[in-house]
Amino acid sequence: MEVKEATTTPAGRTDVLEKLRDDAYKIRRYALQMGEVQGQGYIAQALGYADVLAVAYGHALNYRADDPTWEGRDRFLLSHGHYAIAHYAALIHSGILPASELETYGADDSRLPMSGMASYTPGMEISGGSLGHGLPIGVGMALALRQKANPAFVYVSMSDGELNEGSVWEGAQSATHHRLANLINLIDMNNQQADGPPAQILSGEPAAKRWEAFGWYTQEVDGNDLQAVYDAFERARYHKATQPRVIVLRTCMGHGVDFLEAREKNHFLRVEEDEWQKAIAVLDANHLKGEQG
Ligand SMILES: Cc1ncc(C[n+]2csc(CCOP(=O)(O)OP(=O)(O)O)c2C)c(N)n1
Ligand SMILES: [Mg+2]
Repeated sequence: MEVKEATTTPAGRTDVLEKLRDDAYKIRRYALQMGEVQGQGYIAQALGYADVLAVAYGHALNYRADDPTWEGRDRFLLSHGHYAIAHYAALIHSGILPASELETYGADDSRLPMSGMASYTPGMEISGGSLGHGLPIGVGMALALRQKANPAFVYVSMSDGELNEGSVWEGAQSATHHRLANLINLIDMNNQQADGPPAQILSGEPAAKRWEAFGWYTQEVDGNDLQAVYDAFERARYHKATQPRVIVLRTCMGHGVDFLEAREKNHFLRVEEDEWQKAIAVLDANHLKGEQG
């Protein structure tokens, strides 16, 4: 596999949004490069969620790339462990993981296994795989941080399929009961579960109304609109009331690579060998044109 450098940011674009657009592009690109190593994977999710990860790692989170266990860091809990490829891409882009390890994705003894594992990977706070546990763990972490007077935030990242899990709703009511203002839950509403759209499996709608009813400060935004995502992250962090915060993010699977976006069975994508470089070329071209991706 050829690992070429990403296209540089078009000259003269210095504002925050342009920087985040560049972050999102590079996260998508690293994810595609890892996908090529295995020939398959949760690529449509990574492309769809890259804008959210760009705002998280490119703007919102406090962390030290050279000290991933720094006590003052904001915790980012990847509850949907199968999104690890997306998270690794963000960790590589933010300097927490070296880009040279990208080639090891999914291999035996790699620090980048297919599902997120806290014991393997710097920057991976929890082990995923069994869905529905990130929020309850995040509640415990947020309580502990508050107890220790540590001002760090806990960001939980979860998928719409996880809304099917009872443990999520136990966590949701515990968070309001304990008034956890240092807890921000991010939900990737990509309208997909393993076997199809939630409306045909077990719907989590109307999502925003449900979270609001549970007492959360709730926002719902287009998760591929960087400005909207940025604003929502800011409001979530600086909201004054002592209540937990949730952002319902409507994303489009495969975003930034139109021919992957159009695939129907996109929970686990199998991509032809020659299509990976084609996908990277589409992404590069869109980026140079100044479009999303
Ligand atoms: C507790 C649990 N139940 C079932 C699974 C099997 N599983 C793996 S991914 C997945 C889909 C969950 O929905 P979502 O994360 O929204 O899917 P995506 O958006 O990635 O297509 C399921 C059911 C699991 N990992 N854990
Ligand atoms: Mg989903």
